[in-house]
Amino acid sequence: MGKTIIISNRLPVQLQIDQGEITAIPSVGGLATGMKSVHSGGDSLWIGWSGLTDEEIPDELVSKIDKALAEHGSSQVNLTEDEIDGYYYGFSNRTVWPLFHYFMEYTEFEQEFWDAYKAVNRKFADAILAEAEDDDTIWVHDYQLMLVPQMVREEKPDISIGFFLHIPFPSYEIFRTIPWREELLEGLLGSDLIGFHTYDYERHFLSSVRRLLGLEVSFNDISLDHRIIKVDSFPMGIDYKKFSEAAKKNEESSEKGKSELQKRLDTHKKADPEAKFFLSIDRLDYSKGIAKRIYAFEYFLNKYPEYKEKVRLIVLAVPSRSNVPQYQLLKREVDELVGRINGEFSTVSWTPIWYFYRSMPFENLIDLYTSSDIAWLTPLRDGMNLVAKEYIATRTDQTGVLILSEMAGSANEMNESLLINPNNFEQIADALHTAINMPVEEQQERNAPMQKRLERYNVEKWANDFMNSLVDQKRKDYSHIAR
Ligand code: GDG
Repeated sequence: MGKTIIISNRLPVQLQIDQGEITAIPSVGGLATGMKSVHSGGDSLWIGWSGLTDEEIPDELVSKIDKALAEHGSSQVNLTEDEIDGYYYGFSNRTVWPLFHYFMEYTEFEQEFWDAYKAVNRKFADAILAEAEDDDTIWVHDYQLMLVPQMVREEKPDISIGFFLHIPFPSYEIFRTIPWREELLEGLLGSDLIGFHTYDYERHFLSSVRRLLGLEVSFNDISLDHRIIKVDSFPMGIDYKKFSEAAKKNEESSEKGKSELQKRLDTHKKADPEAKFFLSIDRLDYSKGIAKRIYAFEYFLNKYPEYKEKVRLIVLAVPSRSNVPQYQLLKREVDELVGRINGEFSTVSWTPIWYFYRSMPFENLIDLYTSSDIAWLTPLRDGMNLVAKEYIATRTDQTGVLILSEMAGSANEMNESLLINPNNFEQIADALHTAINMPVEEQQERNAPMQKRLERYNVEKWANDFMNSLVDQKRKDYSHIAR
């Protein structure tokens, strides 16, 4: 068997340029961690964009960057500012992202975006083709690169290609509105295996393939030319050990070892042991339902006024895609909303919402997870939602309540949480009330099975399951299918 080539929009390393010297620092994100077992140095290569456009990289640094990346088994696809504007901020995040998350009103169908998407997908495919041998295995990630499988297949008909979509796949009724719908499906069908987080997304995809391309679909196999393409669901897990161990370490740390944030959280807990912290963590993205969640908090305070001065909502909104107009509008909306609600409800000793618009270091993320009585995650549509899984993994004594949107892929595996419809304020207010009053034993009864599941189906298992399924698919004998 040959080497493995992983392809994603961004590389799993961050570049730092300091006085002409380059360092590549490995990212700690879920995908990078999960792929560790697959991308274990030696015989694998990760191809992606470094995060710096051609205009930002001085010519004399190009070879230094390539060298720094090579040390981490990575190779970059160079992109210009215009390419990033059209392919990433344009087609990926103004067409595919809103449409796949059911925000039709934000979806833009621009020929220019589509042209840039095709051209950049071609660049990624060429970068793969420059490295790939016939017996290599290629794993393509996510919605920015849906045309890559077919582009590679055309040149290397027998190579093994897997594709995984990290976001939801929409229903046929929504998907068919895209002017380039057939091209997108054909792009994906260059793969041998196409993976989704849930069975629902898989079903939507199969239905689009059947109805738009008229292809024969049997169970979850698609026949195309002389090939069979397998479609399956692989719910992504987390690095369970990393989160549970960090939480343990946090609890055992001495007063001196605690972060400023942890000390502040502890002070508030001590002042009123009955008070509850609600936690909301997401990228600042309209699909995450952040503004609605804050409106629902206001609704809750009005419905259950006895909790005024007793509960606090911590909102961590991580800056994201701030070049896209809808994200700028959302930022303004959330800023104003938090300001209005705090202005209306605050007392001298109580601020109902603590709002952080930034990314926090991992240690602080753990502080927030371990100090929050209730994690409140209400995306309007979300491929998986790993934050929900991470919260449960950090609850070392198995206390804590997860209130989770039914619209998150993770809801399928987290049935013991309080599942809510993010549009139903009445239900949300009542879930918060239930969560506040839930006996410790019940919290533990609910969390224990979820922890067990998350520990077993961790991110490494996810990556291995996908790879094994891809290998199996390639091994099958299709000689009975006429060429
Ligand atoms: C896409 C899909 C799918 C968040 N704030 C901070 C921080 N984080 C980390 C969390 C978590 C990750 O970011 C967010 O993952 P999610 O899954 O919740 O959401 P997306 O970014 O939208 O990811 C999603 C995922 O892909 C995987 O397939 O689940 O549905 O949309 O790991 O811990 N990390 C640090 N500081 C922060 O402030 N260090």
